[in-house]
Amino acid sequence: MDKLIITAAICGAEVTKEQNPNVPYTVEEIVREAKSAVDAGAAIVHLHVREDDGTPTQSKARFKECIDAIYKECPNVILIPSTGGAVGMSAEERLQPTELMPEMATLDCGTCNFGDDIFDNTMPMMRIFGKRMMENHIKPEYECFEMGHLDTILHMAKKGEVPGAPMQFNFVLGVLGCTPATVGNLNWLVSNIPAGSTWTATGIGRHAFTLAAPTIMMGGNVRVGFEDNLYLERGVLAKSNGELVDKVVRMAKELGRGIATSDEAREILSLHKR
Ligand code: KMH
Ligand code: ZN
Repeated sequence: MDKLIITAAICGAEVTKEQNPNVPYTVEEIVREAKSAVDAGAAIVHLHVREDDGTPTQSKARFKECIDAIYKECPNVILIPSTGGAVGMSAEERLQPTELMPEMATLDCGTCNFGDDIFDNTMPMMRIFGKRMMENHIKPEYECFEMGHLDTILHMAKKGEVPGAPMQFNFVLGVLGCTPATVGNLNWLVSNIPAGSTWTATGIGRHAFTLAAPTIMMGGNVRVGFEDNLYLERGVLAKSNGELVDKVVRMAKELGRGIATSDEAREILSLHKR
């Protein structure tokens, strides 16, 4: 089994300091959280950025500022900027970080409910995202929030509308209104990805660690972080993303799985460092 790649989703677009005062907004706070996660064992940071007041933004300038500052502290980390942004943003707005030529970026695989909202990812939108990623040689991380998202993206890859093999999937399970975070659902998704693909699982909220455990044993990779879950355990807010990553590292150790460095993750994901 390959070593475990841990991704830290350090910021997100929806969570706030009112929910956990350690959620980062400023460039300095984002760097602090990225470093805490990398120091704890994360090979990848999935990045959203905010204005200083916490407003989510996809501004190219703000992404550049944050990315440059993170690389100063963590020169080897793999960064996966979000092209999901926040609910309600246009495709062009969301695509701005792809102009910075990151190694990878997320590509969301279909429209879905998102709590009270609708997260829009129609196939015409996804074609625009896929074209941009092919033009800029960015490897997508295919975010599937729903079972049907997997069928959609496999269909589009077959038609050459989005980058194909080897594909990297992130199964984000437990968003309110989307596919629940059960081992059965995860198993169905993993059973239906093309041979040679890699995958990560993200359990939302209280499912962060209950989904991490089977994922570690099934040979998948794990994403944790404030974007997905603010608690280290029931009733205990996490002090940093590093604390959440460290818990996954301890679980992996108990289960006998090694932790991948960023360079080992690049090999596993067939990435070329820029
Ligand atoms: N903020 C969510 C609506 C992504 O990063 O690509 C979408 C999201 C997915 O976080
Ligand atoms: Zn995200």
